[in-house]
Amino acid sequence: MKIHEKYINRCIQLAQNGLGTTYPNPLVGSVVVHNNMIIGEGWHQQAGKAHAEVNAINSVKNKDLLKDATIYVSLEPCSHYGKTPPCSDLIIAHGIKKVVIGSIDPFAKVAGRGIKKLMDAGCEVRVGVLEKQCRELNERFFTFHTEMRPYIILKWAQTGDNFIAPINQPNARPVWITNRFSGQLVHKWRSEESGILVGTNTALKDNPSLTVRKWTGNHPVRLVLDRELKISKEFSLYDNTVKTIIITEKKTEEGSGNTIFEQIDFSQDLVKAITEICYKYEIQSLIVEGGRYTLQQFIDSGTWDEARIFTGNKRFEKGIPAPELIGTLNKQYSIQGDMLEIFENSHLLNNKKKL
Ligand code: AOF
Ligand code: ZN
Repeated sequence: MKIHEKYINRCIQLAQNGLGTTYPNPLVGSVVVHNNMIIGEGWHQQAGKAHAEVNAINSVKNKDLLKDATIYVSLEPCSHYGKTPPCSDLIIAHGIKKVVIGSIDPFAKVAGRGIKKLMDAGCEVRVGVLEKQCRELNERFFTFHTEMRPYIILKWAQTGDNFIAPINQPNARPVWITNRFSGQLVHKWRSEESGILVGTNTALKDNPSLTVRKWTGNHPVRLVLDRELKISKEFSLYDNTVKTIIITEKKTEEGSGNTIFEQIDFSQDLVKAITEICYKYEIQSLIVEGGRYTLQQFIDSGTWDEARIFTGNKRFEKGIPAPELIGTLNKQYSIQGDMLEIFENSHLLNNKKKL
């Protein structure tokens, strides 16, 4: 591996230590190298706290070495005053003359300005080392800032004969395609995303809580489509325990506590309206948990990034057909009785994805 790649790779490893605590900020890692030796390391630990470069520079014991050192960082050093001062200024102030960057920062307040600042100050800057890996590290952050929409994960379970539900029979007992292991995995997935969406029918039929109970971590913001406000206030989605956005066409009700109403025109582009609401509330990623109509809206508009599909070995013979989509299959989740088999390596990916 080439020398720059080796150190940017180390930045990526360090960045991953911040997984789950940096939102809405990205994961960023940084190392300071002098004479082919790492003399400082750091990563961004939490939004509001020091950025990766600050931690890396602070960890260098002999600051005199900095003027002959190279700083590596997986994301362009920032140029703005946010919750913390600009990292590019700090690098310049310490007389570091060489900067190697994984990828530019798509955040509008930075977006190349950090690089420009460094170059204007006479630093030698190299950009784009392991760029793809650095973008993948923050695919939610990148999708949000470059496409102005959340990173979208579609999730459903289907039978061996490709149905997501049996024919609707009133008072029928729910039939489970999946088992308790997949249930737990879904809760882990919820804890990894900032928003979760269901359509009206799913909300009415399952009365879901959409919270993280079988895993640890944060609850995502709940979004529910309820064009005609059919879901009664007795339902779990109205329990006020988690921030919940009810997307409706009815004249917007006054929200209270954690419950917010957003009014949209359902006859217009629904996916666009949903993603705009996500952008407004800074929801960087969204897991769509059904039902078929809602999932299909995302599929038809090509607005999705990953699909995670559980396939059970039950057969319904007739019922509601599973959505169909074209993508690259990287991972399959298969339910075999009491077993959950996960075929390694990723999910069904949208081929149109730009990363
Ligand atoms: C860096 N190094 O480690 C991170 C950066 O509010 P602030 O001050 O924390 O700024 C947040 C923005 O800074 C965030 O949106 C992203 O553009 C950048 N994150 N930049 O130089 C870091 N985490
Ligand atoms: Zn910074």
